[in-house]
Amino acid sequence: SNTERTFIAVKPDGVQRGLVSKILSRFEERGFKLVGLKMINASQDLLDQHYAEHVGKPFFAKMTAFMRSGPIVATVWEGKDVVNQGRRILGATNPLDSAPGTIRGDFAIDLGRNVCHGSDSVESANREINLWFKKEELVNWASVQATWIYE
Ligand code: YYY
Ligand code: MG
Repeated sequence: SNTERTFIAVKPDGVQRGLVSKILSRFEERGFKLVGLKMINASQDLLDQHYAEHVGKPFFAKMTAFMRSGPIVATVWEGKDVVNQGRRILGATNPLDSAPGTIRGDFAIDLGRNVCHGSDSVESANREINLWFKKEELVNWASVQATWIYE
């Protein structure tokens, strides 16, 4: 449906490198609707929950330390197939495998500095949105572009 939502974050490396607007513009220009936006210093507790599937893996401590090394820009986007399309816009997890034209393929080299996060399924998206945002932080608004984006 056109109201599917996904969680997209600019990681601390993306913020430090001044890539926030470039990363978010990929979603904005595609036609997806921004419904949540904030800057946050993530706690270890939040990251333990966010990356619950990775707890105990060899890269977990280093990866979460990196995710705590600076502010993150957390966003929620809405639109048709936005979860799957969001992953395609980000590109493969390892930037060396990410196609040019994707965010990671254009702006990143190393796996642990891949500048952005995107939910990997509708279920993950709902879980992550509820984790990072309070209900009242999500904004329902009607875009005047809707009829020019959707047929
Ligand atoms: O969802 P996605 O971010 O594309 O990849 P995940 O497999 O969920 O891993 C989360 C995050 O962890 C990844 O973006 C980089 C980092 N990471 C790592 O530093 N080293 C690994 N061997 C695997 C993942
Ligand atoms: Mg993942």
